[in-house]
Amino acid sequence: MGVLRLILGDQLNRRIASLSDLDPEHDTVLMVEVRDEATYVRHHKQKIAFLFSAMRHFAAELEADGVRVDYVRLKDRGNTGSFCGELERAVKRHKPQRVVVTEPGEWRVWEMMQDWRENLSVPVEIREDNRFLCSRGEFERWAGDRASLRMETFYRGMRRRTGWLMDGKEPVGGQWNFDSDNRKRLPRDLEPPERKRFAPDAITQDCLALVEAEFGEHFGSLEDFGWPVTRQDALAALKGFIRHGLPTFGDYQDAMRTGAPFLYHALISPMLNAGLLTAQEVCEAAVRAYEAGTVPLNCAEGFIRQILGWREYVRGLYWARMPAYAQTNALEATRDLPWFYWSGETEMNCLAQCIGETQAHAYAHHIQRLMVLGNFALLAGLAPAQVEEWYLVVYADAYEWVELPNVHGMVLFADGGVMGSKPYAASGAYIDRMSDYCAGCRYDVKVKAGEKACPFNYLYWDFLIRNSERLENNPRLAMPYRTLARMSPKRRAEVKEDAGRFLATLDPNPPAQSGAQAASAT
Ligand code: FAD
Ligand code: DLZ
Ligand code: SF4
Repeated sequence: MGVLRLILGDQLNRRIASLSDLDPEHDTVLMVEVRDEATYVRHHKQKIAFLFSAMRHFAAELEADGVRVDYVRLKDRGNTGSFCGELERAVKRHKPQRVVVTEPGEWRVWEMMQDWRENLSVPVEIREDNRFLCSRGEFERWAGDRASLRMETFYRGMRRRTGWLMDGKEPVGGQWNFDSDNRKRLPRDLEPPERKRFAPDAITQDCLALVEAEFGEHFGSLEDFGWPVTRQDALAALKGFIRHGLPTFGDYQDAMRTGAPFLYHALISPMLNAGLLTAQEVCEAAVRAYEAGTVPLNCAEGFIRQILGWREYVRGLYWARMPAYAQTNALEATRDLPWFYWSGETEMNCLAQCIGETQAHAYAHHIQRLMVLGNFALLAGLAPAQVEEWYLVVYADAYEWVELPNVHGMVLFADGGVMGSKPYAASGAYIDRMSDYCAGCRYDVKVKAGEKACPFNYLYWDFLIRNSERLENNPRLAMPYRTLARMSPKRRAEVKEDAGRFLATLDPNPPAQSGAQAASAT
């Protein structure tokens, strides 16, 4: 027989490199549902259901076009539960001339692929992942031996290369960045648009039942599942966003509101990361909307920056710096992840709201991830590996190539400043300015010390004091360190006392009364 083409669950695109020269007469496409991938971390139930359903739909579409697909379901007899085992079995079944795959998104799978190359009885060809706008090699050439790898420099290069929102060599509008227009508070009377959610069809319902039966103890709920699982629906979601969300996306990009998890965000990352949408088509749709005059420049630029800039940049950084990248712990943070990250049971309302939405939707938007959940992890000195595992578990869009740089670098500063020039540390005032969470909190964001004080307030100063040797010479932290230098010894002692008392209450274990149920949830 011809070629065996393995398509992984996050490579669901007809134009993926490994399908480019598909010969339907002789070749077979292999897709496998394997337990190892669902449990190497115990993913949110919605993530597993989303991927299994998207994989099944993709396989059905290929078959409808006359492609031979060997699809191994999770419960099929003989399923070994791993990529390696299933590929080995498939090679025995099909006796192909060779195996073709596209490079994976994660280092651990890349290592598996090296093993296949050495140990399978047939040649294995690994092709470059053509779903990204910047290849691994191209990013490495850009990174070269630069001392700092700033996203902004990378992004400008990508704007020049693609010509998106460019006027010759200059950015349209004369500015690369409209961030200062994009930090507005959400007016109380502004109602964000209804977001299109997609009712589960029969295939998705089967996957939801399968996930509940097989992974029922994993984090999160399946109740509100509404992700698109086909390319057609993903395109409909993108269209809806360009029409209803993008015209206001930039302005309220950083805003948070109780009971409004999606606001003006795109809700496309699970589909982008699984291959149902491509970065190119998403950015081109935004450019077209700007050129047609339906979307203002600050919104189009703000959105394109996220994808052409941040998304490509973190992926390049991941591959350029792995595996060493994951091992650093520049701030020597060692505290265990508190149990409330899993249960949502905390009196800090901002955290409770963001964790609750994460449980319900396998989604939280960028500022919730960065400035609420991440900010707390940074200030409390939580151990990077535990925080990283949490983020990899709980979001439908989480893959290590994108999760790790965002958490290890952007949130925790565990890379010592490779990614960001300073930690994103903030007191409660930031959360109060950008959300309505504080109004419903048992703590008072305006109070700085004592039982009633917002914990972010004293944890912020405690973080700066704790890390002063490492951070006080950082020019971008000059202002807070000047304030700290003026702080009276009495006030410093008060900060240390409040922080110490609060941090001592953080328990990594579930409360005793719900022990049996909770112990199975991690
Ligand atoms: P929008 O806010 O509408 O943005 C549009 C698109 O831009 C996103 O779909 C995404 O593809 C891209 N994007 C925006 N910011 C980033 C970024 N920092 N890195 C990479 N892409 C970006 N994104 C993931 O896809 N997977 C993750 O596992 C992930 N983990 C994160 C962890 C932390 C701590 C932080 C701070 C951010 C993380 N992000 C991750 C980035 C971002 O939060 C999500 O991409 C975004 O919330 C997805 O929702 P959306 O599609 O509505 O995005
Ligand atoms: C995340 C995931 C899950 C839960 N299950 C599967 C699966 O059963 N089969 C599969 O091919 N891929 C799955 N994935 C996605 C893989 O984990 C992903 O391809 C690797 O992490 C490489 O990025
Ligand atoms: Fe969060 Fe502090 Fe506001 Fe409570 S008062 S919601 S803990 S920022």
